[in-house]
Amino acid sequence: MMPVEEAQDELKHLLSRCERWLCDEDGARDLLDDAAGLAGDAARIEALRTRVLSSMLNVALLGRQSSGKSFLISGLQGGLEYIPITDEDGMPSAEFLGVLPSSARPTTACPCTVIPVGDEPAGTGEGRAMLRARFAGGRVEDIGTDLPPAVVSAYGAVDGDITNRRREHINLRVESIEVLLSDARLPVKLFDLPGSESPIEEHEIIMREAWAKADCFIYVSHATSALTANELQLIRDLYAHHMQSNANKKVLWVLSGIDLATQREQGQAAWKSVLATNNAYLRTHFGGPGGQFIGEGFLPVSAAWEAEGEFKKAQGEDGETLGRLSGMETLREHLRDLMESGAGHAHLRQVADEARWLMRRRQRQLADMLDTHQLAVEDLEVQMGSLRSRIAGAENSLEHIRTELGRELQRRIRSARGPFGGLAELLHQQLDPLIDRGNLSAEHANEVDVLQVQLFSRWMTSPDGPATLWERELRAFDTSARQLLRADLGVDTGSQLVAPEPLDTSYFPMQTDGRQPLTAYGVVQAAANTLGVASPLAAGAVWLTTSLSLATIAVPAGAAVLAAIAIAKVTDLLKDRETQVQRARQERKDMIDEHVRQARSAFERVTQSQGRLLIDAVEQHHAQHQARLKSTLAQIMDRINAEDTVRSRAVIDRLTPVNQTGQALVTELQDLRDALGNDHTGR
Ligand SMILES: Nc1nc2c(ncn2[C@@H]2O[C@H](COP(=O)(O)OP(=O)(O)OP(=O)(O)O)[C@@H](O)[C@H]2O)c(=O)[nH]1
Ligand SMILES: [Mg+2]
Repeated sequence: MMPVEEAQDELKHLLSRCERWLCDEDGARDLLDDAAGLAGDAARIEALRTRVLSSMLNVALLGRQSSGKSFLISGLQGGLEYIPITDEDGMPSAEFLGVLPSSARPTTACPCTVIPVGDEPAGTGEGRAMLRARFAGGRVEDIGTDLPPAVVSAYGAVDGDITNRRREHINLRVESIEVLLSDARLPVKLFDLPGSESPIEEHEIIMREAWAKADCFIYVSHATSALTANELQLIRDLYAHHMQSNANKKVLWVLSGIDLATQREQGQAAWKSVLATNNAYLRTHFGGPGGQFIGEGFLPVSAAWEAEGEFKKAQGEDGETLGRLSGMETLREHLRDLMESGAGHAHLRQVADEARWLMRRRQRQLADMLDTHQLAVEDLEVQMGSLRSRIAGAENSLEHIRTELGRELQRRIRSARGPFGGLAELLHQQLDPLIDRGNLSAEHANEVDVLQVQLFSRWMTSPDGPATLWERELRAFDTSARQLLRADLGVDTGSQLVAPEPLDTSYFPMQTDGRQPLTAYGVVQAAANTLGVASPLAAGAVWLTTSLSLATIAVPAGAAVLAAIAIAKVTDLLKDRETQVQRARQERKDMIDEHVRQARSAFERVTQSQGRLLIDAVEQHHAQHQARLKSTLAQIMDRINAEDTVRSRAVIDRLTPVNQTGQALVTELQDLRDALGNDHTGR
């Protein structure tokens, strides 16, 4: 595959040319009656160019409160400043100023995304970091650029003083914030999520979305204390998510704040013992087959050291050593590797697909127009008659196609979900003995959960598993849809006006705008994005399990789960241990049945949504074809009324070169897209 940076560069230039073409460099706009639409397309291409510069990788940060997530994000993007101060007692000290608020108390109040915007200024001014807030109810506002920390905190931190907000925002609830950062050190979008304890419902939706969108995770744990059972639940959710995304999203484990744990204990720096303990902890609880989840284990870093090193360098002192010891560049290298190994290509592919879709739509319009003007005067009447009957025919057939596909979809879903009948039994067989072997302490409960996740994932994707079956059904469904369209609209004979095009599902012009709650429909799209499958229709099982894990296990919404955990805690306290343990075990076994029910209905939801997407794509394709027929008919009528061959000649002369450039751009986008590999490679 083409190296990611080279592809990025090429795509960037190609998009600039597309933008110029759409901005009507050659002055053919007066021939199209959709100037506003053209400008809109040009703006979308510009937005795509920003995306090429920025979000090559989506990374979600997880960890307990005050583990150092926000601090690390500021550091990773070069947005952490070291400021030496002497406090009132004369004690030399230092303060760190980050693009995100961080403090020793619970800080991050709502999900926050840090988005690089290339080397252009972040806001309207010259500033580097622009704060944007999204309020409950969907209102989005740009707050300002390079704001004082107190103002950023007023919007995004638990302990922020809301009187530092703009007056009209004081009584609004902030749902999430975005920081648009120019000159970021990595073209990576970072999701800072509040601790998993966050009780606000809207947050949970945003968090789910962030999990779904993430290409990988950074799990942050503070170097001053080792992992404990308190974190088991979050890590287990992460494990479930990892296992059930077939692409096995990578988790980078980060031990943050090593500068705060340098005192020697048992012959080595304290953070080294914590590191060893943490790695052992992960191996004990999640060290199952493969070991991909743990990877290389914890990476020691100190964003503080790096910032201090930078400060020293600016003072002309030696800052290299601190910079190296900080481990920050090693962490960045890992992220860059992930970009190189597929995620970056996948993002570029999506951008290229969307751009090609937009360009093709415009260019086809020009080509249709050219064809119309090239018709000989004596052919006009015949073509008019033929177009009229094609329009009438297509109008009648749409309803038929819709019904056919709807029926077929239900049949295919039924067939794919067949195996669910046997799932409960399979799980009980393997899990019940394990449940009976312990008292459902946090560790034991975790062991049961981990095995359940392993069994479920393996079962889903086994040769007879629902994910595999669905993948097959979906492919067949796609074939049927294409056949129906072909039978209805005909095929390209090479000589017909408004030649029918094959259904293009590489890009689907219906993205959630992030404001609606993540419905199953949205999950389908988000999960497809995650895996770099440019279109939710392009792959089945690969992402299907991801969506399922979201719906069921990764974010355990079921009260049953919480109840079981509560019971496990109570169990320890009660004297009458035996019967309590029995009851807890029974509850856990019942939970299996509940999980099976949830998984089955999630499967149903996701497959319905995915099937609907395909039907929508067919309808949209149909509508577009119809629009082309109608606009061509209108142009023919114009010509019949005017019969001005001189004008047609002029139109042909002007449009031909513009159309050729457009065609060339579409081809180049396609070639670049092909050079970026297939949906499934590179992961
Ligand atoms: N010296 C030093 N302090 C750090 C480092 N990482 C984090 N801290 C401090 O640890 C505290 C917690 O960091 P935050 O970034 O707020 O932690 P968080 O995980 O975002 O916490 P919440 O937002 O509350 O979930 C802050 O006081 C940071 O200054 C580090 O590498 N070195
Ligand atoms: Mg934070």
